[in-house]
Amino acid sequence: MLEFIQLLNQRYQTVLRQSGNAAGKIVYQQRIDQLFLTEAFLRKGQLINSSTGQPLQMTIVGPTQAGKSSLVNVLLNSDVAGVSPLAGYTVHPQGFCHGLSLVDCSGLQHYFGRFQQLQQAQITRDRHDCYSLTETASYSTHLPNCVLWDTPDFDSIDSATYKEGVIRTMALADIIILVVSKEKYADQSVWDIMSSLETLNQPTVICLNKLSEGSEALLIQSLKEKWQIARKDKFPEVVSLYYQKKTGLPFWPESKQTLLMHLANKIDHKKHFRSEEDLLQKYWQSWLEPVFAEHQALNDWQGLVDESIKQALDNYQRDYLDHPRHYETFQQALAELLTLLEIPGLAGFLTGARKALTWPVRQMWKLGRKRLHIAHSSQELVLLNQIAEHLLIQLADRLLDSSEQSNQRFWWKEFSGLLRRQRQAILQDFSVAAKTYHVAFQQDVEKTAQHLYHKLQEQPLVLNSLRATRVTTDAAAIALTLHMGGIGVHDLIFAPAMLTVTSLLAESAIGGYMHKVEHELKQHQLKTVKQALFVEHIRQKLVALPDQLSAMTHFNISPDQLHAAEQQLTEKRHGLRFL
Ligand SMILES: Nc1nc2c(ncn2[C@@H]2O[C@H](COP(=O)(O)OP(=O)(O)OP(=O)(O)O)[C@@H](O)[C@H]2O)c(=O)[nH]1
Ligand SMILES: [Mg+2]
Repeated sequence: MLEFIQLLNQRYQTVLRQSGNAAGKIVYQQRIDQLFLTEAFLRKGQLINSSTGQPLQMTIVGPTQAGKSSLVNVLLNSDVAGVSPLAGYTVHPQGFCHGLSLVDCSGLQHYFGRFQQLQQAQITRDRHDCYSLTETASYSTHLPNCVLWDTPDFDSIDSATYKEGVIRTMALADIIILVVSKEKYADQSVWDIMSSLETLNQPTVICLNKLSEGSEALLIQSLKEKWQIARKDKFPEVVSLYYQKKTGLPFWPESKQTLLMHLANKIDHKKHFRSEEDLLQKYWQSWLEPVFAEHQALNDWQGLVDESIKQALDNYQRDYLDHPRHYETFQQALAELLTLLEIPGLAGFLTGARKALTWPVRQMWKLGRKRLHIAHSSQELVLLNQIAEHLLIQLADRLLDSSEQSNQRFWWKEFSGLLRRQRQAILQDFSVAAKTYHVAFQQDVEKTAQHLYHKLQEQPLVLNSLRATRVTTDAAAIALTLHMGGIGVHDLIFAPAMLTVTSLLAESAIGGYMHKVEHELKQHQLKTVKQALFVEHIRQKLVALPDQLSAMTHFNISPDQLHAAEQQLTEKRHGLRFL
């Protein structure tokens, strides 16, 4: 699941960089933040699982200049955190080990992933993918043993550049300490952050800083209202911090001396995994919305392809197989049959032809080039190529329609361009495949001729009367001419002698059988054309086209990848550990 969240996050970031839509950009940025938070929270789960004695993590968050770093110093009873009147002063997560050594915190480097752990003195403002961890010598009565985190703000102008560090440190927290000043507590950014943390279910304390005498009760009431708008869980404890002139720091009240210890004792890490689940469930649908939309577009595309192929096959059937003047395959079978009949009187023709055509032509025939010649003159091939071209033109039109109507306009538009660029190559490939099919199908034609011949042998009467007919001799001569490349298939169909022989056969005792064989040949031909040409070439190529869509503008997460991730989600719901 962690890998999937990371993948999704990367895809969002890539697509966001290319996106020109301002409103969409805001939504995508929000999702990226949610994904960072979730990724970090899942890593926190790994940290909890990795060893039993994970140190407690407390994270101080708040808007700029609220006094976060000052509060760190107060709580640690030291001056380790840098304080400044400059907005956006702290720009790195800075952890301070209270009552702990760095060795106790060795799991944190793995938790922070690509963020590098540096010493506090090493961190510089021009690099944000790092955090510091510092052992503190001081002892504080306010704190249990823990890592106390000072974080950057999330509301200053530059905060977007270091927000990831804030998110990672918030997700790490066992306890969140929100610091707000009376000037900043009402800012939307504060409550957006608090709302985003709700599902993480972390015990929270609100510190109301920079208070002036008499304003406390009113501010707390207002805080409570804000909280209740942002979150459904219980309004947390508020610590009012008054300024201490002597130290220049806020003052942690005596009455709250044990508050943090008390909260720390109630931490139950088992609850973490339930919150992970809730977090994933909460955002899953919205995160995957563009992925679902791409899959929908893919489905629609496949539907369009299948529809067009069906239409193309209907056309093939209508304009070829069932067309009285175009259908030539069975005529070829009859021509084959005529060459098998050993017709008297044909010898003269053959001798003449042999002499005239000489050795290379006969050789060609032997080598099966006959089949190629037949393919060259085939009406079927011309028609198949036309049907394929028509199919792609129709699909291009449908794509344009979809790019105007669909809410995945961008997808369809880009896809339309892709199809336009690939069209010639697909047609070229189809044309080669069609020829291969046609040549290979001659075998079936020859087989059909053999079947008919065997049937005729069972009917010596018909066979002999055929052999005795003058017209059969003429027809056989024409058939041989076809085989030798002398005429095209189409000429054969319309040769009067061929037509006469065909009707002779149709009216003979094998007429019924001949129709049956013709019907079977057609069925087999339709099936072969469908599979060998339209499914294995056109469909496969068209359905695979979306893989070539730019990875810069599309999520390109396959339905299988998504399915595997959703499987993990459900498994998890049933209590199986997947991390
Ligand atoms: N008057 C008054 N000033 C305070 C108080 N707490 C902090 N300050 C001052 O407010 C300024 C900001 O304090 P920081 O602790 O650096 O605030 P921060 O939230 O860490 O700010 P960033 O790191 O910029 O996000 C400093 O000049 C502090 O001296 C307070 O309780 N009262
Ligand atoms: Mg600070």
